[in-house]
Amino acid sequence: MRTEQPQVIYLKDYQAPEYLIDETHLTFELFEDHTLVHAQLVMRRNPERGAGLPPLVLDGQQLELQRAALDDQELQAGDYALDDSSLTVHPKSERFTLDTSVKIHPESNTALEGLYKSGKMFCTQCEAEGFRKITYYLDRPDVMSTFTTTVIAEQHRYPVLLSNGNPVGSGPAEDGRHWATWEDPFKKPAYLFALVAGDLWCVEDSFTRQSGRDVTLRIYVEPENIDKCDHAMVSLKKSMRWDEEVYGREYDLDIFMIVAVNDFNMGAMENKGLNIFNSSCVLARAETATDAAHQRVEGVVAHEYFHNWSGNRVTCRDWFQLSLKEGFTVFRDAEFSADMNSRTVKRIEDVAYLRTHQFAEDAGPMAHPVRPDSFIEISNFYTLTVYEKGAEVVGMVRTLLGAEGFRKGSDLYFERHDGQAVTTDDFIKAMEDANGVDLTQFKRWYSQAGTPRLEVSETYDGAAQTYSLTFRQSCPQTPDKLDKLPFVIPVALGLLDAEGNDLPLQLAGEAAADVATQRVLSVTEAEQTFTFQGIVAKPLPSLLRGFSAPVKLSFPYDRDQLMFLMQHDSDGFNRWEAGQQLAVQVLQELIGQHQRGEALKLDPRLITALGTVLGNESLDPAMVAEMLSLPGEAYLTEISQVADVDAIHAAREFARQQIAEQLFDALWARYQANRQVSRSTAYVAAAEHFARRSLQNIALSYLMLTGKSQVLEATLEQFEHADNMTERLTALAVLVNSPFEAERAKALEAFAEHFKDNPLVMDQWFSVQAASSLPGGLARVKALMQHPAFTLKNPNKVRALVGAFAGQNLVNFHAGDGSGYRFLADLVIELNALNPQIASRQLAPLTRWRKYDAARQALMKGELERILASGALSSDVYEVVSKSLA
Ligand code: B3K
Ligand code: ZN
Repeated sequence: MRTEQPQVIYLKDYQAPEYLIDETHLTFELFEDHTLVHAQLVMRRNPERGAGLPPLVLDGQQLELQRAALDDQELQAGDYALDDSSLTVHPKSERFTLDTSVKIHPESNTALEGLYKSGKMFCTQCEAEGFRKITYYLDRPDVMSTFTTTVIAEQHRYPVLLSNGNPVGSGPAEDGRHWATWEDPFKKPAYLFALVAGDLWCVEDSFTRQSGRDVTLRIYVEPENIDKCDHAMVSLKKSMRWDEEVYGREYDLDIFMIVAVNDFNMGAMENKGLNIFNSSCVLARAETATDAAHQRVEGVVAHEYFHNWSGNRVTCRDWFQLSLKEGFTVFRDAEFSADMNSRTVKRIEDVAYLRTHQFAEDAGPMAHPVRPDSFIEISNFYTLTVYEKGAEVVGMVRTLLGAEGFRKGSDLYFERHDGQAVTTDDFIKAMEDANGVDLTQFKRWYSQAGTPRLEVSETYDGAAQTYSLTFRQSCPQTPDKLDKLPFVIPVALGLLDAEGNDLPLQLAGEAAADVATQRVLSVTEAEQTFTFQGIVAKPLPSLLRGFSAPVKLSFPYDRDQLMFLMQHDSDGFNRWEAGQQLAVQVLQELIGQHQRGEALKLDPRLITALGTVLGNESLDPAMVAEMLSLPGEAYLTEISQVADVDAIHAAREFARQQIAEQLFDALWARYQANRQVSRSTAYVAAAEHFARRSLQNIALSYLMLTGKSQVLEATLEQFEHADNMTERLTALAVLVNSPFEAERAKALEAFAEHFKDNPLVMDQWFSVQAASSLPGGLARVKALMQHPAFTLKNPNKVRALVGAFAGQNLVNFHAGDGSGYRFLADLVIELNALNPQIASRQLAPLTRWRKYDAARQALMKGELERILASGALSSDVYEVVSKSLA
């Protein structure tokens, strides 16, 4: 907990380290009531920092120092200084060896950072600054060292002892103990260190590299999960092949291991050669994991594997550069998933997520640039902005340079910086040098926060046969900076003729030869006009195809034009986007009616448009499902000036009800046809099957809104007979949100009874109930917190129940009496003491108080103030609360 004034760390204060660590030799003695860590650091003065031998200040927190020696000379009390966060010693020569022994308490570590216990196993999480809770060290990413790690533990309880690199020896020790030594020859920062000890089983496979050498692949899990590893293993092999083919990157060690743990603060961690994963991102099989879970496993396995190059071989100089590895790696995993499944559907999902959540972050009190300028607690900066917007920025580089130019740039980047700790500027420099371009202005995407707006207007000159588009960009103020300079915004576009065909695009002044029908305009000025020639009739523009830049684009389309684009745009993403814009217009109209107390009246064009989509049997069913999904309540909140939670919910539910009733026959037909295929085919985790089930399941959720008995029967049939979790869980969710109380209760009970021993499935059971918008949500959540399967100590449980309630159940969370806010604040105060990172994450919904009406604002603010006054806050919670009140 914070004892003094929190320190703000600034990028501008960066200085290279005074000392370097060439070799790190660690020995861990694991016991049930403590652990001893012996470290030998082979160090030298950093030549970059000049002559002289300043004091050596090592990071260390919650460590009990037992001994320290410099070049084998035991240090006496007066030879060193200790405080809460550091150990200072005084080197006598340029090269020296420092030995320390410390005692730590992983068995009582509830923050899940450093060395801790998840159930019966020991594991670690060091990124960003957890290694300092293991031993005294220069815990910063620009200090890179080789590591040798010996783990000694009781043989019976911990038969498996793992660390980074290659295994080099093992054997018995005294008192029923045993040891194993691992050697990692690649220099790495301490945040990539990992250790695991437990009673684990593994599945093993191997992968033959392009260069011919074999790598051993192992996934370690607790014995009961050994039947749930195949999907992750297949995903790993696909990732390894893909990175060779698409980026020319081979794996470097002889072995690659993944360990699944139940208690983990985030999804997974890319420790060198020993990835540690939240079990939710490893375990998957038909009966227990949904299609979404299967896709998440594939994506996260790929993401962590890709970090071996984008993050580990080339790492970050300091934590302000986090997006160097995270933005780039998210971009890489998204491309991988797009190649493995449907590219358009993947893009739609990512953009919907970005616009709902990252745009909200970028407009809120925690807004920060992709490369932040300052922070109090780095754990708070593993954000949607650093990850998702960071990935968009890398994607724009590729859009501007083309696929080939981008590959030249990434080759140069990896070759030039292998083994180094670098910056986002270095990344862009490699892209510039490989392509002979200047990206100076482009780099504003890294330094300016906020989502740019791009307003587009058109003029058509029939006589001259020219069509002009004028772009006006602006960027709202954010807490960090007021005035923004223009961005480089790549706008991919096409122009449609009256039949919906793409027109050749010839800009004024260009020769006519070889004119493309889609091109990328680079908007670089605050206001800029592009004129196309040879346009014989006024066209309809299709703008920002594939969402080529993370901006809020507006163009005055009318609803008929949007319906036309929905059917004819050659860009699949923009067909979906046109449908979303149409739905937004219609829903906003309903919201207005609700606010004025008028009867709600749905524009029939939305029904017509969705009916056409539903009847199109040649369209990918996953696209049909995406197009049938109305913009979510959170997105409608994000685009409102003042979000009216109740009106948004009422309007959206009314529209869903109308769709269900008016398109009943078409929905029923498609549900039946797809359920029939599901019934007669074994489960396959592949794109076309995901697609079929997604359409089947969205159809079912609409159908249930009619409350017809034939739908209830179908739902119960699917719930009882489905051979996979995707269909079973959807049926359960449909029942949970239905008016059929008896069936709902029975289904919930049967499900819990059947899956009570599977914590990941129970997470789904909690979530489905926490997200239900039926009245009484808070009482339900409070009751569920008393369920034996729930515990605040497990982050997955907190996310499943509290996260789902505050993040997805907006009408209940924002109840006018403030009960939802009070509940969340109480929880954050409790979690703050247990696990600051999780506490700070769960806070996010309260920080958005400025979005709501005056009464709710006051209630939300009041709760933030109560948290602030509640006593000793972690730096994590303190930073978020104080910034959102500022
Ligand atoms: N690099 C880790 C995130 C660590 C978060 C630390 N608070 C997982 C990932 O992005 O791959
Ligand atoms: Zn990552």
